[in-house]
Amino acid sequence: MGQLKDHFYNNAIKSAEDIKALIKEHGETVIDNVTLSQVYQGMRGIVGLVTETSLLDSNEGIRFRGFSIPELVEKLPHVEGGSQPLPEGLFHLMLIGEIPTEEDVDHLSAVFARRSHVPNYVFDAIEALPLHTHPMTQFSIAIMALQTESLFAKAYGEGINKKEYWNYIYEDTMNLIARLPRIAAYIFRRKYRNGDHIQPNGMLDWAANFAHMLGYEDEGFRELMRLYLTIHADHEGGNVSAHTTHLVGSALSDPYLSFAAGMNGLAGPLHGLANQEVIRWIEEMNKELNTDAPSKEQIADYIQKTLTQGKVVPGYGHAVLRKTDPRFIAQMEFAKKYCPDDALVQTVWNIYEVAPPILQSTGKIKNPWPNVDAHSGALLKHYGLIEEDFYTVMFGVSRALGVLASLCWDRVYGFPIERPKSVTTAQVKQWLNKEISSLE
Ligand code: CMX
Repeated sequence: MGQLKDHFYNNAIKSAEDIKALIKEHGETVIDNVTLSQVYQGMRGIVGLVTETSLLDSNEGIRFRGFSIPELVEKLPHVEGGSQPLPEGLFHLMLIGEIPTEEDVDHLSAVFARRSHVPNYVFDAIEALPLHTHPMTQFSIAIMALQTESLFAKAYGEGINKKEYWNYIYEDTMNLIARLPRIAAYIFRRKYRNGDHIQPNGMLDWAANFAHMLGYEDEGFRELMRLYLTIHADHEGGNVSAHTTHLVGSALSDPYLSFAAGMNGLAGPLHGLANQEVIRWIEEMNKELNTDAPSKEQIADYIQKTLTQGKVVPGYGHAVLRKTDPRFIAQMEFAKKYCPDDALVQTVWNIYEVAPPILQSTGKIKNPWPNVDAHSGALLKHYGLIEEDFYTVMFGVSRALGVLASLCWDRVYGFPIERPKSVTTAQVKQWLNKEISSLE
């Protein structure tokens, strides 16, 4: 067994033993009350699942295994001369629960490079789609085409002991993460660069190799990719992409099936597609006003107009967060260093000044502050990656790190198939009228 795999299993199985004891002693302890409005309104705030890789605090933002984003930027290994964290380091942290050494990260980069071969029939599946197919649809279809490679599905079909599930899930996880940048880059080059594909460079780290295959050799863009692929990786377990991957995985669907399902959720405009929507919204505003640098007054008017039209202001609001997303701040810090004078970046910062009080004044938007998607597109545009409908694919490449690390933990823990209870409104009314004594 490889060192990383060994290390992961030893840590996870120890935790699984702890959980057994915890459930034995406290399994009947009531942890939460559920209100009727929570049942009708997206189950907001109901504690209903365990995800070890990260935890979201509504005021402080995300912590990965206890570390905030500024702490990660400082503590995770960087490339020599660089300042941004390597996403391999975050994956190691989420999978093992410990900050990796530079050696650990070099090892992981090499493992991903070694496992990155994508069979030709996956590219053929992409080629069979019309060019105008949304990149997220292409991405999901490509992951599904790659499912033939699932070692878990094969082993399950041959009949394995359930104690061995994690072993194959781990192998699928490593193979899938290794292959995603190649698939994403293929979709990009096919759709936007006349199919002029670029072969991977196995000497580069995971993010730099992705940048290279997209066609960007600039060190600033590589650093952006390292940051981007780190901060989008995980946001605890209840968000649509993480929860979907976990849910589908609970049916023992293999990591390819589970992750593709998660990506279909990420493709929604209220979730990951918001990064595309932010740029479209700004560009529509600029077009309407015939400027590249709208004033704060013009931005305020455009936000009001968006709200009056019954649309959302993309990049603002969150189901859990109640403050500015630290992932937004991390990107703002990056922009201050690399591109403070960029007109689009300036507009993003002006929106940040103008939008919160307007959104707050509606009295109904619970979080008037920007989320991760409010900033990311402006940075990509700065480096010439102007095709905004590709942005969610990049988010998806990163999200694999968190949700697949979690899937490995799910299988060591032996979590059962997920199956919450639903009710009908007729039943709710009967219960409220005391015609039935419970909703269970
Ligand atoms: N613009 C306009 N209206 C907004 C809004 C925004 N940015 N954010 C919330 N609202 C509205 C909601 O649509 C809801 O309206 P109704 O009562 O008419 O249905 C009301 O305010 C209350 O919503 P909420 O409780 O504050 O927010 P939710 O938890 O329901 O939704 C989210 C959270 C992110 C879907 C929402 O804020 C939104 O639509 N934001 C814009 C899209 C976006 O940026 N999504 C990316 C989120 C991060 C990610 O997953 O990547």
